[in-house]
Amino acid sequence: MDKKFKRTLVTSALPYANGPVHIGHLAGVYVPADIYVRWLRLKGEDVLFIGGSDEHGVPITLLAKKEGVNPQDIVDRYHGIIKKSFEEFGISFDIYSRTTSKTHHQVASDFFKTLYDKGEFIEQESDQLYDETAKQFLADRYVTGTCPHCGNKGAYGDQCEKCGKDLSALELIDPVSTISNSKPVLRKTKHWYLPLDRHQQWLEKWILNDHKEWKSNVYGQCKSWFDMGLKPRAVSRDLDWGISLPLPDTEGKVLYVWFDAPIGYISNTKELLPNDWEKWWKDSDTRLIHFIGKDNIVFHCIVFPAMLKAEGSFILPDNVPANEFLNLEGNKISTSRNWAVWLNEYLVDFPGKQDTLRYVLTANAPETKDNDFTWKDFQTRHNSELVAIYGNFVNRSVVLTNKYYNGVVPERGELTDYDKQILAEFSDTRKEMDNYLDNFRFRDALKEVMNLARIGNKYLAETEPWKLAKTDPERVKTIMNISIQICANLSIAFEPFLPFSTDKLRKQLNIGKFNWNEIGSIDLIKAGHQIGEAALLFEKIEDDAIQAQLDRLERIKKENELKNWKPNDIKETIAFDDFSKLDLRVGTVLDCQKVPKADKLLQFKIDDGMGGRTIVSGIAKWYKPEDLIGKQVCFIANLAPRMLKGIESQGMILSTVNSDGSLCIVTPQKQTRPGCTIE
Ligand code: B3M
Ligand code: ZN
Repeated sequence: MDKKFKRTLVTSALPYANGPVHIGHLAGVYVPADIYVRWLRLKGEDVLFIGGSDEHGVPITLLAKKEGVNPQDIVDRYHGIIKKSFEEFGISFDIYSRTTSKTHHQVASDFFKTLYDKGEFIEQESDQLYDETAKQFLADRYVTGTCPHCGNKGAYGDQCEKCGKDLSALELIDPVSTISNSKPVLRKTKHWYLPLDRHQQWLEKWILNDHKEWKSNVYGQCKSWFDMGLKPRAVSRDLDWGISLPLPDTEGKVLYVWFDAPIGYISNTKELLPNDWEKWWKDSDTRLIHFIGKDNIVFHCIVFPAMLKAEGSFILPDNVPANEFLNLEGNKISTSRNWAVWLNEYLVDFPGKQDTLRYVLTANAPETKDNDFTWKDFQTRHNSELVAIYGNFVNRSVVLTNKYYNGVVPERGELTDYDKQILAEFSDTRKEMDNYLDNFRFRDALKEVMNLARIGNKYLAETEPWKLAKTDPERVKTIMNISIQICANLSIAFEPFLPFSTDKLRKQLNIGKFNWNEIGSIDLIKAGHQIGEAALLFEKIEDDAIQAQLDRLERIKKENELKNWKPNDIKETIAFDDFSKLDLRVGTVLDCQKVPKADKLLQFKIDDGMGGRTIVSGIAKWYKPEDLIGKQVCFIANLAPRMLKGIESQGMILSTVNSDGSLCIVTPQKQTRPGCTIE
């Protein structure tokens, strides 16, 4: 850590308490934050890790309405589930509180009042959308409509999820209330705005000049906000769920959720340390780091710093290492489409395998670009890295030490050149890891640790102590001593990443926690030390467990298709005459074959009662040609012939297009003479 800092305050985004947390949350925010904090603690630094649930905002009130319960019921339920998931995955918060807490309401309300008294807001009356049926102003997710930027019909009043642009409800074309489905009207209301434009100059210098070291995705996003020019942002809403405005005559108005949520970091620190919280937020020798996902960048790099600066007594973040998004099997993770791996469900399917998920999500973390989680990759990384390298090395070391020396670590003799070469290979590991971790490059840091395990594994494989046990017992002692020392090194180096298995490892070695700076030493465990029993650190994940996950996703995909399916719009009205121009007939399939070099096409020979005709149809994906022979079909008999792959198609076979896009041939309900018309 930089000399000028004495302590580090780490925050991680407060998840909305409107659903459980999933692997995207873990990969993007909580695992990296936890690795970082555990690393600092191991180095003996003064660090605080603050978390909590974000319990205000429209998504929560909408869900409550849908379920017919109070918003408080919703947040109580999900705060509990989320908190438990974090505990189960070893996210080592010093406090995990919530924004409905009394402390938070007080702190956020005071914060607003301070800014208000200092004249930091603009007060403005303006037209807002109002739902006359529900008797309520509409903002954010209470309105949907067409995005003015990309034409997406389902854009929300705060954001278009298709093109990612920030919107205000008033910008939506053809807005509709999500409460009553009615068309909103305009009505005047008063709100308070944080004039970000007034802050642009210092913010721009602070980020673009003074923080060139920020991750390029974060820096780039900030720059584009500055290029567009910052605008005043409303910090109040007309809503009955949230923190009431601490001003007279403002009934029915609350703080905007994005105003109160980041203040939650402060409130939770205060709740944890009622008498000592200020040094963590106000001393310039505290370093503040926010871990977030990319959709929260503007709030943490621009809006919250502007609030802190306007208040006047707080420090600003030193870094905001935001991650990009994690996709699941090629598709965007989505709560509403249930396209996610939920942490609470994962642990039911993979009990005790928290570290595997932590490992895979770190190895695959979306640090610089969006990344994909696949179950196949999950299995491969577990089986061929955790089991085959790390687990295998530790197991052999512990088993052999028990077998040869009853678990008493032997004295080491003179090192051979090979021993020295192996030890040299990991002497720089700590420096490399420190450098990576300092720069929030968790994937690279993890690679270094895994490399350490790889070196150990290679050492045992190449020295083959089991072959020397009889012929050169002195040499075996040295080999086993070194192997046990490498295991002890792994118990430190893996600790920030895989806390559960390092616990197990320490038990097997019968040791406590070392300091991070001891990595690299080969004198961590004294000769004569008694180690414990061997136990597998990781057990293989079989194919059927992975297949079950893939089947679940396939099922969800199908359910979503059905849920989202809507019939096509009806085409323009036509006159009866237009219809009677169509000559529709029934025919019987005499022959049917695949068209060579065209995987979609089948070639039919149809008995049309008039000597027969050939029709080519694009339904090969859904039918086996031999199954269609003898069946009856309906076809357009007077369609101008067309050449398809060199074959003249004399008509078109009618089929239905199902909700999943599959085709199904239409047949008369009773056997009919070929050539009959359809009217
Ligand atoms: N709850 C948004 C989110 O979960 C929000 C983060 C607040 S951090 C102060 O993406
Ligand atoms: Zn859009």
